[in-house]
Amino acid sequence: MSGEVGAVRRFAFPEDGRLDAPMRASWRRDGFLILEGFATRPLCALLRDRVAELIEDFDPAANRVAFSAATQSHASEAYFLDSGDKVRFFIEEGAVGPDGRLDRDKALAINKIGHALHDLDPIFGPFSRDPRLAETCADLGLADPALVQSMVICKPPEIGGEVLTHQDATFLHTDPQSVVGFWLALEDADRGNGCLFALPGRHRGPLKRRFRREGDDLRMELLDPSPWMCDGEVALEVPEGSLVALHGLLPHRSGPNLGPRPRMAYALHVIDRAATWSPDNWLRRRADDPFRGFDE
Ligand SMILES: O=C(O)CCC(=O)C(=O)O
Repeated sequence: MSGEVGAVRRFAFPEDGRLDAPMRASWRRDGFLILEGFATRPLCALLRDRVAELIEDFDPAANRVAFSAATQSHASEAYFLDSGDKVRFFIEEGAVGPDGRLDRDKALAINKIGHALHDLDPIFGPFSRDPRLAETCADLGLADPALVQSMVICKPPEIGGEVLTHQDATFLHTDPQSVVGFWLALEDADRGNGCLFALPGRHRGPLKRRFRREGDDLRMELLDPSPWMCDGEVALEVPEGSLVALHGLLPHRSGPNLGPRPRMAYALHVIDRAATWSPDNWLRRRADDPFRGFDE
């Protein structure tokens, strides 16, 4: 089944995860692929309940680190740098009052939780290694996939921060480029609550920026200083349970969520171990705890 809503093509997630020729053609053309119905509504509810539990156990007083995708102001924080093999909580900048305390319930103040839920969490771990997703990865051309990063992006009502236009390969670089982002809507996502936006076909352009780690310092290297030309941008409005695959060079962003409805998503990033993981990526793993594939 497939259809058009505006200019955006969408498909039903295939039962076995295998992509048919129109799906593969759409991926090659656009650099993204919308697959509705990957997760059922009860499964999305279970994942949201797990997020609520994680937040319940989180003590914001012990770890007051605001995450700003706009300014990268979190960058020097060891809390962020060391989070590649942990489950850590990043707070919306606007949710911290002048006294350094949260100005609202912590459940409504979290920007994101990352970056190793796929390896450490008893619910998100097995969910991330869904055999159907392994099939989808193979059809997207990943010969030897490894799961490298996961995030719950909370985008809470009234304060959910925007994510500026970026390419995932800026942050998760391999040579050659191989990263694919899988973005699962845990709630309906539309223009009103901060859905994704993308520039179809622009994954065929070059990488514009590299986020490099040198020791404990991070720097953004501009490979191409020209601004993004956002003509042709499309909104990826999707119902809960939809999976959006994003090519690592595809420019995409998400709007702020200033309205009353939440917009939670789970983002999982996969690379091909046939490519070389760039050692100056911010995300590091210990030699005795390497990236793992779907059935490892
Ligand atoms: O969920 C969002 O708001 C943005 C996600 C995103 O851009 C990403 O995972 O690369």
